[in-house]
Amino acid sequence: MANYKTQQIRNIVLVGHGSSGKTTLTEAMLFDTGVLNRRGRVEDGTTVADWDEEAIRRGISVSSAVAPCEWQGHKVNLLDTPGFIDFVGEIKSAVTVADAALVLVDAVSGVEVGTELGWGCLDERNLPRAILINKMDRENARFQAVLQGVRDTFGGTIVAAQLPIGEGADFRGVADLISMQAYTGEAGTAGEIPVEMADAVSEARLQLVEAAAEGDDELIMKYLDGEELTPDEINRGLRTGIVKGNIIPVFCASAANNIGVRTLLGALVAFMPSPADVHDFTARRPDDEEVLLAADGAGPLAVLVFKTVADPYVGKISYYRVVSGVFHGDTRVYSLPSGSEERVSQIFMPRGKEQVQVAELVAGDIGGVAKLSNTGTADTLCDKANPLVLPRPVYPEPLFSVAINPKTKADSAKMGPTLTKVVEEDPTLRWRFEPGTNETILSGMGEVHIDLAVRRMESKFGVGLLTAIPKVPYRESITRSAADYYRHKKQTGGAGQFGEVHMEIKPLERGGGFEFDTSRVFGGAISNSFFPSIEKGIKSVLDTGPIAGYPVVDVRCEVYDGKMHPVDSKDIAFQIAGREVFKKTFLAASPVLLEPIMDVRITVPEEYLGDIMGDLNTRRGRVQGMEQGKGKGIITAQAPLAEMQRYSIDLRSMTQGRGIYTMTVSRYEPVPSHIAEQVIAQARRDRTEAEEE
Ligand SMILES: Nc1nc2c(ncn2[C@@H]2O[C@H](COP(=O)(O)OP(=O)(O)OP(=O)(O)O)[C@@H](O)[C@H]2O)c(=O)[nH]1
Ligand SMILES: [Mg+2]
Repeated sequence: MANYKTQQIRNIVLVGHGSSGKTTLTEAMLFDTGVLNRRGRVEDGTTVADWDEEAIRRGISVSSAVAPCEWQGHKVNLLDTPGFIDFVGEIKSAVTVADAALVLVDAVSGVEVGTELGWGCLDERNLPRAILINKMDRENARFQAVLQGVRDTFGGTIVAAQLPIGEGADFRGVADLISMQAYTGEAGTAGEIPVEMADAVSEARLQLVEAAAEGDDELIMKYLDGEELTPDEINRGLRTGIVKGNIIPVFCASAANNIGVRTLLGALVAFMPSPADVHDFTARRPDDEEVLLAADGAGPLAVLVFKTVADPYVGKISYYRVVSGVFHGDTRVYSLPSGSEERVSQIFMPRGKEQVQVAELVAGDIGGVAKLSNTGTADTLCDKANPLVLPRPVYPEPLFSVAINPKTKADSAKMGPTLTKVVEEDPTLRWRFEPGTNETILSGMGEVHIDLAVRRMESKFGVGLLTAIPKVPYRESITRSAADYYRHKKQTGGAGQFGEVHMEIKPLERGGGFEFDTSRVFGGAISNSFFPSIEKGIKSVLDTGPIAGYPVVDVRCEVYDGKMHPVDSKDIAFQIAGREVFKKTFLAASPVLLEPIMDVRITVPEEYLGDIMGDLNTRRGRVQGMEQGKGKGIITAQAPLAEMQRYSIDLRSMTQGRGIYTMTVSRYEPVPSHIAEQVIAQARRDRTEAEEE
């Protein structure tokens, strides 16, 4: 591949609902530009972008893929993304390094959940974009209806730049409204627009020209004076409007039949911004000073890692965009925020799983490098003399969690390090140990996302894992004060033990944790030296509370009196007395079980609002607000985690996949008593079982 200047690069992210044809389009473009001499098929697992073994097995993209190609003297970096909602993290990462987007919409189904999801990610970065109505060859393909649908959903100046020639089985090419030429067949052979399309074409062209004129002061004057704009002027006006995000042009194609694809490539090159046109990144220096970085080879080096893939054989591969400066292979760079020096080996252009080695990459280009040791996704590589940190993309919080357990002893040892590796790959995946339930929890965006992570750990790293619904991390606390004493006395056998502790236990505000106080002890009733023993005794039971074995929170223990024995009082005696007086007073202080309450925000098409609210009721949910508009409803509610563990699965099935939600822990609240009884009984059964084993 030739060396391209920043101005000749186009970084285009493909987004759209699952199965809208992004991967198939990528394949067609690679074929048309001569990278491939044969088009692979998603169904056969032979495409460049869906090379991952899980993508092949499932027949859908599960991660983003970079696919560079050359067209008309330009380098087009295609960023294919998954449409399935669980992989939104992959979309976010790819959107971060793109300068423009192509949104694929199915010519039969029109706008779908995934279209809106992708569109939302583009809005977050204000990316310029075009729309492709794909699958024009399908029976019942309907360009105009789908065009109207996108306009209704997204608003703004959405204008057709082409009209399809034929629909369904008859689809054979596109009528270009700028050049007023027809381009038909796989080769995109230029010719006359069929006469029967004349009316439709002139009407659509009028809208396009008007939009183009509005983008440029000089053109609008000319247009309003009634003068014809030349094709060059229309091009100029359109490009300005598109780059600013004011105009969204609409194209049509059949990716599977490779019709309209060459014309589309030409349009992407002509109308979409180069890295130099848009996209200033605001970086920060370690002292927090902001620096605006343009895609300029003469600028300071700033490289943003947007994706990391852990491979058991090759090691780690990092994918990045050179935001500013020129990135050379075989150098040393500085990595932030870790603050470590990295040895950069050979750098390359990724093309699916293939690596095309290059000596350097200019500002705006996208590349890969293997074996960075201290650099993860969203980190910045720069010059040590000129440290810069690029902004990190904001990833959504995980929604779905499972408890994981190693299948065998051997798996057990490898589990932790492997989890750390896969989590490093994917910012929407997290793992932690939950001390309240003694479980290792893996969290992600949905069932499929988690399933994929678990399978990868098995196939790539040989770690077998079993998954289960996590236990709810309940907590224990009290609702009023209580005071009592405990005397520990053991005087049989050898040395005796004696300790007596009087203590009052008091509830603290939520989040108050644990407080221990001995200031009320008067006149040396207990020697100061035993205070730590008492505290230690109490702390020994805080992790496994007296009612059901869950961690104790928000209590204050005030020791106010006690007794000692001149010989038998010792550390262990006061530990035991402290522990026992704690249990006694805790149980007397109207103890309660607390459960996590979640803040939930659910977005669904209006027609599902009633069902969703009804369902929330059955989950002990409290609806707090509802907004409606544009055919959608947003419900804000609070509900206990215990009822929401499978919500990502249930919401999808209730809404045919059209509902989305976010969920975060709000606070802990007492469990209603009839439910608490069941939880406590279950906890006791579990404990007896564990003891019997
Ligand atoms: N008839 C028809 N089928 C198409 C066209 N483009 C893609 N397909 C088929 O639609 C299915 C999905 O295509 P993909 O390219 O995997 O779609 P995608 O957008 O990458 O899907 P995800 O990766 O799951 O988001 C495959 O069976 C393709 O063969 C098209 O233009 N016409
Ligand atoms: Mg795909």
